[in-house]
Amino acid sequence: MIDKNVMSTTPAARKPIMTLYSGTSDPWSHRTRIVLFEKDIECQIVDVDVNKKPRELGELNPYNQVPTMVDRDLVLYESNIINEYLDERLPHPPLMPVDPVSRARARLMLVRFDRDWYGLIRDITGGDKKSATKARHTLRDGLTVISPIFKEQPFALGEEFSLVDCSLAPLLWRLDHWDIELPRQAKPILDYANKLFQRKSFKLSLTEAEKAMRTPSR
Ligand SMILES: N[C@@H](CCC(=O)N[C@@H](CS)C(=O)NCC(=O)O)C(=O)O
Repeated sequence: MIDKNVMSTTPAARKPIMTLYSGTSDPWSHRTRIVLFEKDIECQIVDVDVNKKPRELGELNPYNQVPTMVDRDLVLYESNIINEYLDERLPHPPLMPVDPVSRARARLMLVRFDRDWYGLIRDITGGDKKSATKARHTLRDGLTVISPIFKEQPFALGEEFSLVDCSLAPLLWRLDHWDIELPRQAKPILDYANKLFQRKSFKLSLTEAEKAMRTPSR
């Protein structure tokens, strides 16, 4: 079933020109929703149940996947591409560094998260027991390895919140839900995660299904 919500981030009388087809619990859509709220972008969010995808999604996106974004006659898919487009289309607040070297490094991190960690999600959520356990351990160990970064700096790229944080947040939010417990030495990344979860944009980005993934006290 499709549920249409209009995010009222700008004057109510204005009709949103952007539409995001968004999975109600998938982490790829989640990172795009964080970007939308971080930038206060007026957008119609179409909640998609991935087991009952609307026909129009397949007409818009050859891979028939969420997230898919429509901005007038432009149709985009692949969350990293959507997110960079949003950052360029509505530059405030900026979510990518300005200089080419730092931008390239940020893109490399985004690709590595996708290949190394987002690529594990199918095994974690739908794989056989052995591959699910292996995938959980890989994610746990990877996050533990990068944890010391957050002793030195508040965000993934340094002082500023960026698209890289938007990409990490959905994974960190799902750790309990996926039965992944980080070891004690990963405290810096858990503190960082809690800081991300306190952001207004993050709170607004959560669907009901995502809210149910963590108990409020955690
Ligand atoms: N690389 C894509 C991944 C998108 C993706 O895997 N979407 C899943 C979310 S559950 C989906 O739509 N699956 C339904 C399907 O493939 O039929 C991105 O970053 O947007």
